[in-house]
Amino acid sequence: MTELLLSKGYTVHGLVRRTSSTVRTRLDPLFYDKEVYNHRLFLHYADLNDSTTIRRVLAKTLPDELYHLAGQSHVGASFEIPESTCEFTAMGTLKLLEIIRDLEKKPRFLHVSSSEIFGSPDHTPQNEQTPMRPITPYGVAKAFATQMVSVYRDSFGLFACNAICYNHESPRRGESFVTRKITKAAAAISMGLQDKLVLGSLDAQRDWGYAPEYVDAMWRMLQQSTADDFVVATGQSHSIEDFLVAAFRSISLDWQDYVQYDAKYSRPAEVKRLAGDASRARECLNWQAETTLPQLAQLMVDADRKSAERDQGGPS
Ligand code: G4F
Repeated sequence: MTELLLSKGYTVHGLVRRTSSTVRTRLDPLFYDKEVYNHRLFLHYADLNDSTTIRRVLAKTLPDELYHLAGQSHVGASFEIPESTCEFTAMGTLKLLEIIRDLEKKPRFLHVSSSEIFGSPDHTPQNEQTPMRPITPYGVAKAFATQMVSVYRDSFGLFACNAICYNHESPRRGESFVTRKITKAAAAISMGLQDKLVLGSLDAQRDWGYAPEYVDAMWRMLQQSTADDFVVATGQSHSIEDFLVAAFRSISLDWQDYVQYDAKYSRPAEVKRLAGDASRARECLNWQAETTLPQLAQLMVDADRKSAERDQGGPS
């Protein structure tokens, strides 16, 4: 998102959490670019449960647009830490809306919602009219946040939108999410650095797209004349097995020789099948997903191989 905004000439103010480590690998290329960091990109310490600081940063920087992608986003972990998941993902969004409501100059607001709000839908594909039926703590938190955005839009006139995003992946995906876990393992296996990959249930089906395309949809939503919600998805549902096949095919190996099951990665409740109907995004935003599942798997495996080679001191 930051890279897209900078490429369009924006000045970007990012909120980062304070930790004892200053390592932020995903921001490194921008952080070490002397023409960018502290010139067009500024970072501020803040946390979603620290309203005073966020209020201060927004009052000082007076943004035109505010993109809210923060929160505890791991569905499996939300069963272990439901309170903090709801504190950040649900209440954190409400706190942001409250702060914006009080600002004299109100920024346009984009909340990145999730297909998890649909939980176990009674039809596929889902669209903006599909009822929310979340079945995970994370899904419930996102449903609360999504509905609050719509309440603040209708009741207080905020230019506030929900991008109802289906799974969006890239080489920057966190390593505990299934796609990245697979591509990182496939890369390591192909280089003789790992000999097995342990996963949970392979039955679920997801609508996997390429993250850089999804941030473009988010940006387009805030350039419209009226605020609205949009499903952002490819429309194609694939099983985890399909992703395994694509990732291992790209290194000419058979996934079945390496994958093992461990119940510890299974969840108390599982969203079985999701696919999004992004027709409205196509009509109103002139947006549609382009990258196919095999292309996505290939580009992630390639990136993980390059990274492993760098770690081994080989070619970059
Ligand atoms: O990669 P996942 O953890 O993604 P999930 O649960 O679909 O959530 C992601 O997409 C949502 C959009 O719909 C976001 F809102 C959310 O924040 C996140 O980005 O798991 C995908 C599937 C699940 O069915 C899971 O049970 O893979 C299954 N799975 C099987 N083995 C595994 C594993 N998931 C993980 N994380 N790790 C495993 O070892």
